[in-house]
Amino acid sequence: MTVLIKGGTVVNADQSFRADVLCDNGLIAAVGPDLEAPAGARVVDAGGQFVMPGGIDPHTHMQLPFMGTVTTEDFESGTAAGLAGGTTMIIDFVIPNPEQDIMEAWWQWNEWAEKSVADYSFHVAITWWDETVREAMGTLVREHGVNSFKHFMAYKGAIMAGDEILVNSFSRAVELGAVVTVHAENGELVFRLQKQLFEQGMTGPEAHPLSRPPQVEGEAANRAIRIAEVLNVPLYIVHNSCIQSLEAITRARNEGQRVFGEVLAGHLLIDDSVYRHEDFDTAAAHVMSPPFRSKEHQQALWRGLQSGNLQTTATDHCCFCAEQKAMGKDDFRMIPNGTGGIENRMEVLWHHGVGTGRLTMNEFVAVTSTNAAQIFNIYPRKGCIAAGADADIVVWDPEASKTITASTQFQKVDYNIFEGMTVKGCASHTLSQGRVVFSDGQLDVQRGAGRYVKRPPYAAYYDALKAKVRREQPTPVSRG
Ligand code: URQ
Ligand code: ZN
Ligand code: ZN
Repeated sequence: MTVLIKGGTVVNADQSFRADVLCDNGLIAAVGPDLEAPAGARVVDAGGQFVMPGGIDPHTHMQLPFMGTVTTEDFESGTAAGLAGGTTMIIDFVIPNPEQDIMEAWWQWNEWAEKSVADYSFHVAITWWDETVREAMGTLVREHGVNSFKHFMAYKGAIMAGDEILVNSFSRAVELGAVVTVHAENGELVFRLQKQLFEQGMTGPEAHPLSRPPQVEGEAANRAIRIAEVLNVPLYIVHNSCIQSLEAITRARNEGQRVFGEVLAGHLLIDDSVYRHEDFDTAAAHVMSPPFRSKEHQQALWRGLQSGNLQTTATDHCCFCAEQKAMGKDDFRMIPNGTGGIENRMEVLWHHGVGTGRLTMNEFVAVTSTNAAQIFNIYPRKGCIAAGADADIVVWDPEASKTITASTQFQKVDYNIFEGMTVKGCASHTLSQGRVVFSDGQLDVQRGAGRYVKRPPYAAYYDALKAKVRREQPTPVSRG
């Protein structure tokens, strides 16, 4: 399959320039002006449009079993919905139950993901600890290309990792050259506040944000940062939603600690008034953790992206339909936590980021693709338009506008947190592995075409570098 993307302006994280892009055999074959289309090639007219690296969503949960049910979006429909919005790769999560064999969970998630229509990878959650977990982390890094391990500091009684697990797992990650990531909320405080609110008679979704105030997130973020500092491991904090966690990250980064921050498109644009909606279904549809916050937190999060203290954007795509959310009709603690967004992440960020002048186009590429590729060590295979990179590309029409609505979305869920939002700028064509999989508003995907993407540990480079240095060391002259 050969495709020539003609007449566009290439936008990478570092620069923008007029160039055609030739894709062949799944890779970018050439980038330059006035390229000729080989015989039989498909030509995509990108005149007046931007040619950008396909988005990477580093935080999704397709067909996740959670809180007594399973998300409605599976790996096939979820990766397809991503392609419709310009996202060409996801990093999902293998989440073993406590005491579950890690490798058993690993193979289960890999089996589920085989039907993906776009490339994918996995963070692996460490939800318990013993010697077998330690061993499995080594196997996953050495044999399966895992270089990031997740820790839920919330969800007491389920998948919560306390300090003992954090310290053991973080220490193991250092040995392996892996990054650790955390869901930073103090699960003990959440549990206590949930109980207090429910016993005071507040049973509806309006109690959800009250049970997880920003301080609960700020404490956990700072605790994870300090543990990572002592153990000298790179830390990535997912779905930062508030000033408190952003301040913790900013302080650490200002002191030179290797800490990265992710923000969800939802937390940048949706505020906590949704929980006070009189309609249960509407309020419950927005129940996710950390919760959507007040506008002052949103403004701080945008500043976090602009300042470089937050590096990536994601969606935490974790979809539950109204019937599932109704499991918490009489007790907000039972509402399955999660919202969608993989289809809309890039267009809402373009409209509210680039469209308002908050972000340049190059910064948009950085926070939707390149930074995630670099942090999780798959750059420049992913995250840039350059010869030799995977031909995962989005052709972006800055003049096209659309109104987001669940009624026409590809996402398999009955709600859209961006319902009714009109955006200007969206994907006109998406290429996955050099094949046009989205154009004219239609998907043309193939079940199972997605590939598992291995992500090398950082140790691999250090070891190679050390070996190289050793080789180049002058052999000491023997003194007789
Ligand atoms: O916590 C997460 O990231 C998963 C379980 C999705 N749900 C959520 O509310 N964020
Ligand atoms: Zn989370
Ligand atoms: Zn998540």
